[in-house]
Amino acid sequence: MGTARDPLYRETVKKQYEEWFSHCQSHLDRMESELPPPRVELQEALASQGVSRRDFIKWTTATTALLMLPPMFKPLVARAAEQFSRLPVVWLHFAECTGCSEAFLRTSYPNVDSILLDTISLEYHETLMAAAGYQAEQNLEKALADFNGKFVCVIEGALPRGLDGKYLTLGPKGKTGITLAKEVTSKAAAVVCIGACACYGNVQAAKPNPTDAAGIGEVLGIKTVNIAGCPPNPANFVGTVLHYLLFGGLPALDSIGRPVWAYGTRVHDYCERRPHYDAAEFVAEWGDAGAAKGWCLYKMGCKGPYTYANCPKVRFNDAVSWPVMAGHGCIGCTEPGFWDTMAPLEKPIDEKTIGGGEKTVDTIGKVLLGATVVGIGVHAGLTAIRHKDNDNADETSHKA
Ligand code: FSX
Ligand code: SF4
Ligand code: F3S
Repeated sequence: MGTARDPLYRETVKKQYEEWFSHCQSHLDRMESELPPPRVELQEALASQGVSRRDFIKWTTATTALLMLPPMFKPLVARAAEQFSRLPVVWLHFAECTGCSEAFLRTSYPNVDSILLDTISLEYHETLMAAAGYQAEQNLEKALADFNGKFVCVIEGALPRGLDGKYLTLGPKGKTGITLAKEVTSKAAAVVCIGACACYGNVQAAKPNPTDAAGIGEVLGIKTVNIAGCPPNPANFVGTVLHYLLFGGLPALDSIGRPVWAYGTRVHDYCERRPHYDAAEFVAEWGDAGAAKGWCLYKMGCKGPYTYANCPKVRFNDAVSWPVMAGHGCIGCTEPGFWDTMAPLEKPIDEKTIGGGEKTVDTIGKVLLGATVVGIGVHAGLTAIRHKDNDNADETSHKA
């Protein structure tokens, strides 16, 4: 593989981006002619919520970078955002706490992501729509007929398989979740699971899993895009939909269905406490001097080294904070089975139980303590510089 300094490699990459650019342009053209006009004019919606044009441009820059696209794609990302409300969405709820919808809809003050979510064309949403009973069922049937093969099916919640699926029935005809999920997903252009429950079963599937619940992909045997997390970050859903609008296809996924652009690195890789980990500076007890100094939470059970997610980069609640920043270790909520393997342990994992991962912290500590003080200082210092660079890059993150 070439490097950025190799002119031939640079030329090949440039050509590839140009091809993608024209592919995205024609896809957006096609979509504009095939789908109903935008339900909401985005610029009007932004203005009415006090989001300026400048904020929107900043958001476009940040989102383009977040999607791992070069700056030439900024105008296309903006255009895809304008089309957000054209995409028909059918949003189903199964076994879950509805925290995902709450996380998406309850923002303390409007930002571009939350306004985009407000404009989304919800043909059917079990907890938000006014209709109930037979009327709700008719709405769903109409949406499936009108947008057959064109809508995105978004699912929150796991599917219980026990009692032939009867632990979860919905609607006036008492359909099981499994029947409804099969009916809707078979007509969808893409299936996006929101939250750890829909992705992998989550708390419903935690031991002893009395209803035999599991994630949508496993129960239906279909490919799903998994926006993991309990709840997941709204920015990861918005980015995935934008990618779909831009390219007309799904983003690259990891082996468990998570978009690589959002879940390709570990929480530990971008954590602001990482220099303390590298310097073997750990909180040993809640409220101790290390906690006051913001030291690493590994010994208090932080599972950031085993968890793939962009939480430190994107953060939550309008980029204000994220779990480790708020003082609690990561509980691994984007990983399958985390309630059984990671969340309850307020101590480091026994690495033999999950295999691989980091060396144990004691080994790392021993290595560092065996080095000279200067060695530790340089190592921690270099890590700090690297993180400062990341911080700077993150200034353009989802703050617009
Ligand atoms: Fe699960 Fe979501 Fe956690 Fe709750 O819909 S991912 S329990 S935040 O609500 O599904
Ligand atoms: Fe951050 Fe946790 Fe890694 Fe420590 S162990 S650096 S707190 S992610
Ligand atoms: Fe979940 Fe860990 Fe992020 S608990 S929200 S993956 S920091």
